[in-house]
Amino acid sequence: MTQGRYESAREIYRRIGVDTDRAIEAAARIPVSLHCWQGDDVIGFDQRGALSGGIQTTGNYPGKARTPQELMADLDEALSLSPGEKKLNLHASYAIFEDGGFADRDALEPRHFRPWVEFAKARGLGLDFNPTLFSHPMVRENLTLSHPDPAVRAFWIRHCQACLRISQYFAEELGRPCVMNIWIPDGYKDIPADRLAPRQRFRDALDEILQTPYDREKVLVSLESKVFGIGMESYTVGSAEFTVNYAASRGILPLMDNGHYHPTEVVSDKISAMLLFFDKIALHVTRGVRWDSDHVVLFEDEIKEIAKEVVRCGAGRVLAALDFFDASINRIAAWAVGMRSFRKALLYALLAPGATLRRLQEEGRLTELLALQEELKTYPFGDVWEELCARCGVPGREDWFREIERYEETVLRQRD
Ligand code: RNT
Ligand code: ZN
Repeated sequence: MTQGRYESAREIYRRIGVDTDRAIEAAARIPVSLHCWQGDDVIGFDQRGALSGGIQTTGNYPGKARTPQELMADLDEALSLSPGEKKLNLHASYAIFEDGGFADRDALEPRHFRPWVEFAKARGLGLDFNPTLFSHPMVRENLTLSHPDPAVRAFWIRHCQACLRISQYFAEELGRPCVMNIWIPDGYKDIPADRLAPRQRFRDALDEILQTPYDREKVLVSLESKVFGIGMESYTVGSAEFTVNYAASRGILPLMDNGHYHPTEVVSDKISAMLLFFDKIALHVTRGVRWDSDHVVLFEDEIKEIAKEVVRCGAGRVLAALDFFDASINRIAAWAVGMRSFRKALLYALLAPGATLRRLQEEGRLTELLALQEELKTYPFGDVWEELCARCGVPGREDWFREIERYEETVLRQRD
């Protein structure tokens, strides 16, 4: 039955010049980095306090991972339901302190992440990394690398330098580059008297961090911008202009999170412009509902449009990671929905007759372009998606949810 539907879909797409087998292969090959922090509401293993830094999870769904073992088991479950090439994205706060040996953020070493390297190796995953400049007592008045006190800045500079060494360790152990993304929460709730000085301090702190010797082939440092945060509504130090100019002038990557812009601004439109001036860019794929709410990524218009730009402008130059955290639903299902939805969007983009559409635009046949783009929406995309899942050995349709139910019953419910 499934076979018949796929054969029929293949023929329908073939008539408009699209090779579904190639599309499936290409869609499955694009690496998507899965963020570890959906599994425990962005808490990590190095502190007991609440999440801070202008980001917020809401909800109290049972079964949150409390230990590295639980988080790894949950990640395995999410990975098994998500087709295609994957990386794992870690935050520094997920350091694992074996034998009780604690290290503060500025003293982290590669050995604190050895279990993660073993986890990644055993599953053939690459690792990405993030210094954690939030949920820590050295975040003072919501400031880190831009704080007026040099001792506060120095602590976070040491933290980011330690993270560079850990990132390089990941790259060397796994034989794949590690994207290390820097995001700081720094900003002000109300109108600042001085917008310049914090940005100067941030620039200088970043320069100091990047002076640490590291291999630029192995560690791809990116810098994430943000327009506002909770409690940082009036000003952020790491604004879009700061970030893009910093990245361009220092030869690092800009990272765009599609929750970090004004609500009518879209990242899909920014990708091509950025790729004309950067060899590579990084993305956080998320879903903001009215604000930077970090809802689970769905197969919706802006996500499709982002995936289209990734595919058309050259996969390999856009390094995509997911970034959301929903504590109100089954956290593993949240991961699976997000991964499956973004993979669907990549496949959907690859199933469009790109060359034909581009030609229509170039020849000014814009009515036909509009009409064809609209017709493509009701092509038998779902049958090709099912085939992709089958070829990747991952359950199709809503069948994957049965596995979520079993896991919730047998594992998650036992945790509380
Ligand atoms: C916050 C940024 C940042 C974080 C993660 C946990 O607004 O999006 O990327 O979500 O680092
Ligand atoms: Zn982000």
